[in-house]
Amino acid sequence: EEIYQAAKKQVKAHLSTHRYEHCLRVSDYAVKLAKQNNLDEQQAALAGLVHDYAKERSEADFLEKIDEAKLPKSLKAWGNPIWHGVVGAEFVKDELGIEDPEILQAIRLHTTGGLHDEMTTLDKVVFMADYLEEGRHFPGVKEARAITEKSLDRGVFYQLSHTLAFLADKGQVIYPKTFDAYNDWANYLK
Ligand code: DGI
Ligand code: FE
Ligand code: FE
Ligand code: FE
Repeated sequence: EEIYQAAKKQVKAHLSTHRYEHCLRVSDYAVKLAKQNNLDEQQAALAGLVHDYAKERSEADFLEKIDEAKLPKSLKAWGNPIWHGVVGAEFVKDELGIEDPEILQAIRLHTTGGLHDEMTTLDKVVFMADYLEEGRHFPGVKEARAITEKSLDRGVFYQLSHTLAFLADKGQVIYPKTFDAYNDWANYLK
């Protein structure tokens, strides 16, 4: 597809080789999950490809974009891990010309996830592809892949709970949306 090839060039130009290759693997894994979950493969491929497009932008670029896109000022207290998704979607829209609101939402939610009734199948697919792509080797990744193959929703909850535990273990600050998503999915799946 033409749009995909054009986006690929732009993603490559804006990222290190290492992260560009991660994006290609997320795109591939998103297609695999799309097939398993009756989702449009082209849409999943493109969303996976561009999900980290803004990851290597400067702090100044993000702060400027928060103002330009009239996003909440409170976002400024956070940093790259949160900005590259929530604010990153604005860069994808403005610079790659991708206006599909479903793709933009999947980018916004790809780091934190969202409430169960807020996340579309595409959001879940991108969230899980980012976590499970073939270059990921963390302890538990095989279990996470097996769970996700059986149930995309169970996979989302696996990632939410493990990421929360990982961040807390390192004493890191946790974005409220990350907690909200975890609590909501814990209630939903119990
Ligand atoms: O961009 P990637 O590295 O491919 O993956 P990602 O966007 O899922 O996660 C980026 C980082 O953000 C990762 O180290 C986990 C971290 N993260 C996820 N949720 C939170 C978070 N960091 C903080 N500080 N707070 C969160 O709630
Ligand atoms: Fe990311
Ligand atoms: Fe992620
Ligand atoms: Fe990623």
